[in-house]
Amino acid sequence: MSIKILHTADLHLGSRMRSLGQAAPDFQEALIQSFDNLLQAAAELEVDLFLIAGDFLEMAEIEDRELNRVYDLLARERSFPLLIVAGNHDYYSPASPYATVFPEIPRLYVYPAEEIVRLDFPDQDTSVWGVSFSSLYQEMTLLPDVGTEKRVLIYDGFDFVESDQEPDSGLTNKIALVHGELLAGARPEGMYNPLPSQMIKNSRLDYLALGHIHKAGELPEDDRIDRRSTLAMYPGSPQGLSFNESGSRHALIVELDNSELKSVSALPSASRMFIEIRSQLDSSQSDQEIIDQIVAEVQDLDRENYKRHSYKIRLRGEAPTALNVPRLIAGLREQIGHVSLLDELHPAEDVEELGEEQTLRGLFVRKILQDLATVEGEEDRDDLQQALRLGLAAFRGDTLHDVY
Ligand SMILES: [Mn+2]
Repeated sequence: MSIKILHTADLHLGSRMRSLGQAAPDFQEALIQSFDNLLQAAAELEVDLFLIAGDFLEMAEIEDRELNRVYDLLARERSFPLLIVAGNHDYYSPASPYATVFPEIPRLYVYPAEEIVRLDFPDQDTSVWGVSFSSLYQEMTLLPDVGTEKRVLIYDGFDFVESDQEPDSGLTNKIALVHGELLAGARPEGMYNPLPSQMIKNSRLDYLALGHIHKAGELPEDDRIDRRSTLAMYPGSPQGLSFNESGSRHALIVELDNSELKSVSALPSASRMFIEIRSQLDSSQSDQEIIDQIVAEVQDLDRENYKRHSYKIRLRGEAPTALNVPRLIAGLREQIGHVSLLDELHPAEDVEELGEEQTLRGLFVRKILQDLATVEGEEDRDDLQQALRLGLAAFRGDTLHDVY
């Protein structure tokens, strides 16, 4: 018998993302939206089960009203059961909403910490093992040892009810849900639930639904799936939290049939994206030409939703005279929304050569080049680059009005 699951993890709902500055509220909302989108997609795809493999909530930062909103989304009418294990950012404790208010929600189960629980879904011939983090660190492996579980619950179409099933009476399709770090080899050493690949191989599981690593694992080609062994997958975060999680994101749709993996596919999930691009300029371009060029580049990436994303644009090539970067940013914000520019332009002149001159200009260039060699922050580097170009323009006798 077959089952279709949606597997996601690391949503970090409630994260404040302070480093995003003025883009933060839009991206806080995007976290919630991406989860709502996944719930709706799960209904459309008629999945049998929705799995969340930890770090669902950013527990230290989520505000009460936001938590209520998440509760409302979870409590909304849906046909499929939703299973959650807690990770290091939302570990399970008696005071956690996972233990206090979430148990009221129908068709929702949060696995407790400290003991492995098996949930049976007789209609899909599937058992799902899981256990939550009980604290920030979890140095003992939480990989379920199939057949040793003390607690078994059966899903009756609405609720999860205690059962006196034997530990080794698991159903045909075997899935486990945990948050943790996948390790090569056999040694379970790590701070965040170490999961050695050797143990996974011997686990008798068909699918291991993982969370913790925000970069998605590579999807196996349909004809490359080893259907006899355990497939362990990280779906990655469904909505990026910073430029470290750029580009499109996805959840996984996994189909199992009689203990064999039928397919694993990606379900796009990001409500807003972080996008990094390089824009090649030349010194003859006017401000309007630069703006038009960048807007066109961004539209090419996502014609419909390009205004929703956040862009980091690296300006490359030869700098137009007296280019005013802050003014350029303002122009781009009007047209494409959240933008930051990294000024990596080089001046039209050969600065190394100028730096050898025994003139005031040579001294100026040498000083800036020295500072550029030791500067650390990106912003300071941009400022120095621009100072170099403006200084050279001034030495040429250009008028520098409209600059700062
Ligand atoms: Mn984590």
